[in-house]
Amino acid sequence: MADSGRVWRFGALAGVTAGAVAIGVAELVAVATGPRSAPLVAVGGVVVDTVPEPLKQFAIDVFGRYDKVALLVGTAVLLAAFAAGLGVLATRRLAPAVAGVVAFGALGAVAALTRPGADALDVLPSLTGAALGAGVLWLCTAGPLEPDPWPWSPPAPPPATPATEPATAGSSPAEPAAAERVRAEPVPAGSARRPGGDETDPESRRRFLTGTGVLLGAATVAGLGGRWLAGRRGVSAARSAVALPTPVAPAPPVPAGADLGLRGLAPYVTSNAGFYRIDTALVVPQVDPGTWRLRVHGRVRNPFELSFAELLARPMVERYVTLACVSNEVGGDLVGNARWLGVPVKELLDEAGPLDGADQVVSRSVDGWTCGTPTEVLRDGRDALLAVGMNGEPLPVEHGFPVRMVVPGLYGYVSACKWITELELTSFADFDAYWVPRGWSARGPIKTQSRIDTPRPRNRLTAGPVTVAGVAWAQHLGIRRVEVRVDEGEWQQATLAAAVSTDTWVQWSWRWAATPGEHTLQVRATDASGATQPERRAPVAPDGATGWHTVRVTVD
Ligand SMILES: Nc1nc2c(c(=O)[nH]1)N[C@H]1C(S)=C(S)[C@@H](COP(=O)(O)O)O[C@H]1N2
Ligand SMILES: [Mo]
Repeated sequence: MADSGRVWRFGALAGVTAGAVAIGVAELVAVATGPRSAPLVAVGGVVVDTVPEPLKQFAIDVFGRYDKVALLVGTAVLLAAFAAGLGVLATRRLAPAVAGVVAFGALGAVAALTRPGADALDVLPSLTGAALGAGVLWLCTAGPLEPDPWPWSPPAPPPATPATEPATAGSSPAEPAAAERVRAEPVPAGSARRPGGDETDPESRRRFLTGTGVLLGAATVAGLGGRWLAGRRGVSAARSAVALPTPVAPAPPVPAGADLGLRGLAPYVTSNAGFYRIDTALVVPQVDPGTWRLRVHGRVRNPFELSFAELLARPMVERYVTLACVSNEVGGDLVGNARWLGVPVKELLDEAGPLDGADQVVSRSVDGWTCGTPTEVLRDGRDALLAVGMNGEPLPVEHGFPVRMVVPGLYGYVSACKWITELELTSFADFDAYWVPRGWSARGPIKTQSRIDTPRPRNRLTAGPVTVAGVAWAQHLGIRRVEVRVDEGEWQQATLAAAVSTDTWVQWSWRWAATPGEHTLQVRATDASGATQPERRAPVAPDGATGWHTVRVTVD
């Protein structure tokens, strides 16, 4: 039927407008209640925390570092589709459509309430948004902006039939077409009130389109304005104001030759901008160093708290440490090496005095994320730091400003808590940190790995000498040997570059006399314990990938 397309479009437009107003208003209210109480972020956060692991891994594989953007955009698209549906429904029956909007508001409110650290006020963005969204839905489908008549309304009855008795119109023998139409499409109870024709009155259509246009514009302004205002509440100014103390124990200088400076090879020190970022935070926590506190508590003799100023006043050490993510695939780039400035965790633990059996230190972030580290690892003398500086700067906000933990030799998910605010001594038997119930191992020592950075997979090379190079890491143990082989031939020993310590990765290189044809390059490392990387491929879950990085190239 010619008009049904239009009524769908009008209804969908009304619904999307109502949805946009709801979200825009919610973003604006969230300026006051905090970005994590905004419905998209709150619902997205629940999704991140509850979505089954394979699906999350799939999202990370497909969208990579844009997985969070993809989630928010996906949520917004789904929401728009539902809103359009509610709009179409509203043109026929307003009450259930309004109920639908209210249900969405309730969903957002409940999601916001269940977020770590939430308080009762966090329901406000979703509820206010839903209330205004419902109002807009009414305005556009039954109120002053309603197109008159809705395009499906029965045509104007002949003058003989009073318009006030539409129920009889369809049965009038004079109007067989109208009768069919009424049967073919359910007519909203309200619409029959108005004597209608095939065409919506142009005046009212213009009013409807202008009205929804203005409302959509206002919603966009509210949403973007809200985000902008929230951004101004960020801590970048506070971060710039931090003056990092001079370390009592500076990092050893990077030895000459640690960085081979080859094109395509990861630099020995990763820049802050180039450092991988992994976390569950949909909005980066903005932690004011002025109010930041660290609680050291749990099974300890002497629980205590520290302010940021008190932390900065302590003797600081500076160390190069290579961080790695357990989700790093063989050959992947979720690994980086930086110079960290911080307070040894051991000193804080010694002051607190762990009680017998407190074999796990649970670090808790302001956003509720937790990780569990063996107490013994934190006290065994390695440079486990509560870091405030990264490569000579205050921690970047997305890398944990103002304070995070860094532990040489352990994957980030069991050690590298960003935006840290608590160290709780407990036991592995008593507490599972964030990733453990989600299928990851409670203990996460980094597995020895090596990677070919150059040549890249499927590179076309020219026959002759080719430098094959990459990085290898076995944090806190050290790399003893790196070997390369071509087409499953003999393993050839690569040259290891210098490194600051065993806590960092090391660059390696090997000269290859490349011959024309298709070739497969493989690398494997042996750590200082004498253990060589196994060939067997293991997936990243539950405790880190294994296998040899393999690169195929063509030589002309
Ligand atoms: N608060 C918080 N800290 C966190 C995480 C997180 O999700 N939330 N992820 C951890 C993981 S899995 C890794 S690999 C490292 C990554 O640190 P980066 O983002 O600074 O590279 O942070 C760790 N610290
Ligand atoms: Mo990670």
